[in-house]
Amino acid sequence: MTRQLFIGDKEYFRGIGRIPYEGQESDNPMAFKCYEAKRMVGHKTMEQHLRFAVCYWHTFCGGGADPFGVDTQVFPWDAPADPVDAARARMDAAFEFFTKLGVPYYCFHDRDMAPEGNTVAESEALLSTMVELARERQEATGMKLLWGTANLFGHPRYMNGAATNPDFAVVTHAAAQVKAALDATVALGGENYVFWGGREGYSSLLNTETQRELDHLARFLETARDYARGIGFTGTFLVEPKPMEPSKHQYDFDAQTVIGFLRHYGLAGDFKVNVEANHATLAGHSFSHELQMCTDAGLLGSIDANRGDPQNGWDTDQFPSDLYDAVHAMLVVLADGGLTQGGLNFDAKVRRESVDLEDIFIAHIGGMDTFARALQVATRLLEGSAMPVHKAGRYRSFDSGDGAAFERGELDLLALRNLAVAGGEPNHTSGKQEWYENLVNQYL
Ligand code: XUL
Ligand code: CO
Repeated sequence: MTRQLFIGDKEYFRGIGRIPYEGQESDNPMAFKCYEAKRMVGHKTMEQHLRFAVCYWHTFCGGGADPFGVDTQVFPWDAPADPVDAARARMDAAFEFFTKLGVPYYCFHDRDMAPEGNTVAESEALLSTMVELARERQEATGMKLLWGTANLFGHPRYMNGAATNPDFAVVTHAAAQVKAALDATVALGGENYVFWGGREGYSSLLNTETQRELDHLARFLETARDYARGIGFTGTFLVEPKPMEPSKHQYDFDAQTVIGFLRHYGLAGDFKVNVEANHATLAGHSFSHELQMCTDAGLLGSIDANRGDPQNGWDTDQFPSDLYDAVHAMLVVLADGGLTQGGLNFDAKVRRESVDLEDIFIAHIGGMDTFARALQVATRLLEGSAMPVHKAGRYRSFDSGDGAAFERGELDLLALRNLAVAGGEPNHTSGKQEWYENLVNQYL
């Protein structure tokens, strides 16, 4: 399909064409140095491996406001005074951006795409008007929806929680929003649907019944799943862990917490995890740790690719440019067989001071090049280096004999004790961490 670069006769990113691949030697900031969509890495193209998505919220809705100052970025698509006209303009700009950048996917919240109305029915109508337009734009450009979601944290009604609100009336409004967002996701062929519970947590145990709130959260997810399956959604539901911010303590603290929750309530499988790098660091983990916990559980769904700042403790949502970190992430993803239905969604925003429209291109180009390089490096490490053999070799003693019998559950505690007596003091075996670290650097 031939892709149009912009919609109608209005071009928002003037002077910028389709971003080309120019290779490592290029000095052009508006060109890819590594990401070449159709380049093969192993059995798949870079595009198929990485499944990049642009997020609607930061890129087209976030103007740089922070708790101390107003927006610094002036977006031409915000010019129309009427909110529906502005939503249409934003959508045109978004699809122009996606097409020029050359990503296959995007992600959105209901309220990014359409303004909220005064009633549930009005909000539903506004969203479905915009979804119809998005469907046309997808057809015209070949863009696909990685996931949709509902914003259950922005409106004041959700200040005490959405699905976990102590007031049932609020829970019903959250349900209405999720129903509409699921309808939208299905209409747009979304491959996944995300739940991020920014307000699903608590500030004080003095006023909170946590067990009841967790039960409500599980019941809510169950009703959403049943509704979505009923309207033909075959994709994966994703829960996105985050320890805090905006809530003091969020129930979906980290990957292992979410995995435990999903298993406890019988939701694992339909629901998987959407791992965000900056949320991992807020939880005191590395990005790759969170990914590893999910792949171990068979529950890695998708990835929000960004990074935090080591000098502070909040969600800076910077674009991923740390190659080392990305290599560690891709080692886990590739060892798991790669991203299948998930993708790499840039849940990231340019800095408040980056006020040129081209900065959002430059930021995405950098993120895509970072992961393209990481894909190549991790592939070479896994396929061409001694790393996998050495790692597996550390567990050799479980591959046969008594170690294998232990893994099969055939040895009781007394039998283990007797083996310790017979074997004597074990050898000291080096973990060789520095050897592994040097190897990664050698392949960078
Ligand atoms: C918030 C965050 C969200 C989710 C979708 O920190 O990451 O943007 O990804 O609601
Ligand atoms: Co996110």
